[in-house]
Amino acid sequence: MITKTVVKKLTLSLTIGAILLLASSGLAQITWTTMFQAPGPLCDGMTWDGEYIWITSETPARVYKIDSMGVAIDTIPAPGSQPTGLTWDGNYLWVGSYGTRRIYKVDPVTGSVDTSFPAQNTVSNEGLAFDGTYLWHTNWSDNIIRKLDTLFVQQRQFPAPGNGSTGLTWDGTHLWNSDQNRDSVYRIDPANGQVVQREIAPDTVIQDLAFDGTHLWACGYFSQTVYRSSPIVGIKDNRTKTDLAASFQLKLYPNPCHQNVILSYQLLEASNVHISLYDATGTLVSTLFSGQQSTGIKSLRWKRPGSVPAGIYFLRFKTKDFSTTRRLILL
Ligand SMILES: [Ca+2]
Repeated sequence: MITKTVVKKLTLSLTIGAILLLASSGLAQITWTTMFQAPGPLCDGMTWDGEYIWITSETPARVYKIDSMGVAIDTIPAPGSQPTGLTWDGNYLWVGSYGTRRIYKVDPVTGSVDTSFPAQNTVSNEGLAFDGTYLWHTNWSDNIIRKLDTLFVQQRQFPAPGNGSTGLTWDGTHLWNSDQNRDSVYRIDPANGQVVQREIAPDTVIQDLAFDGTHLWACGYFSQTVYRSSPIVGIKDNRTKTDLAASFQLKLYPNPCHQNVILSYQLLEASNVHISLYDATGTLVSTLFSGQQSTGIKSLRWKRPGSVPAGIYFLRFKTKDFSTTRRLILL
């Protein structure tokens, strides 16, 4: 506790210059709005489950489920001590612990630990994100961002862009990474670690980030203040429509799924969008969305009606000049 707090306080003196430098460079494209106070002190981990924000507090070591007004509607004990990074994989919370240097997979209702892994090669243990298939993890002690499978086998790593890497979240196509020494938030290409956008952080020490399908969320570790960004705009892309069709990512998670499935995708231009679910015989089961959508990253949650049986289904995604199909398994 003492070590961590002292290190963070030492970094505060370095941040004012960084803020002035960024402010004069005109890089900021997003603005931040103060939303509410986090329910517990020393808020570290943040994530979004498709409906609610989850935030940790260090003392007591707890995880809170919070509605959009900032009201904590549920809470579970955090495993280990001094919870840090937080992410949601569609069924479970993943909670980092600074005290034990472990990452825990936790039942969001009971708080019971399903499994846990040692954080790799790290002294600290900060941001966590989930991209629909893989976990991403980072920490300020070695300033590395790591891609891991859900059995914690490392797939890839690259240096974080700043020098005090803390928060992580996934926006459907890119990682966002906060840096506590430079008071910056970076949007990063997950293929190579390159920065594609740099923003000013809303507070001096941001420990983790969340993304709700439209906005980034961040919490000031010391101030306990929760911030929400203006809407995140998709990265402009000059590739041809054929290239875009080849690289289009429609993510479904979890898949296979029991009840709730979350779709995420990015529209590079405004379009009419139709998303429908068909069974294996080609019969329409449900229309998930039909209407005009603006440019940007979109996220949609589908709740399976009790009348839809287990089996293999096909999700058809169609815009005015593009269509694709994904297989969805209902358990
Ligand atoms: Ca996170």
